[in-house]
Amino acid sequence: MLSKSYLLITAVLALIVSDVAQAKTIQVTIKNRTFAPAEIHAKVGDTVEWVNEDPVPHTATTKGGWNLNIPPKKTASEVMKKAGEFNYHCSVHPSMKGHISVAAQ
Ligand SMILES: [Cu+2]
Repeated sequence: MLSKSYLLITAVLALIVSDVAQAKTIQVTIKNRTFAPAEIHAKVGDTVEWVNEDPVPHTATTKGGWNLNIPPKKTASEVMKKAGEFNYHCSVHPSMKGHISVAAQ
């Protein structure tokens, strides 16, 4: 009896832990001065990682939010802490635009 409820508790805890551990890393590739995909969906706690494949530096910049420098052939990442709709752009090339839709957990 004791071992049965112990197993149940262990199973429930494992489910909870695996749910929390589901925070993902979502990659956005920068190539030819374009964010790809330009539109992504994330959840609070997920990490967005930008991979700059261009030979020139870019940024991922939001108004009043994060401002990441992404050197040539490097990556930069940011954990999504707030739910909402976030437009971002590259401050070096203002025509480069992306959007992240962040859902609450
Ligand atoms: Cu740029």
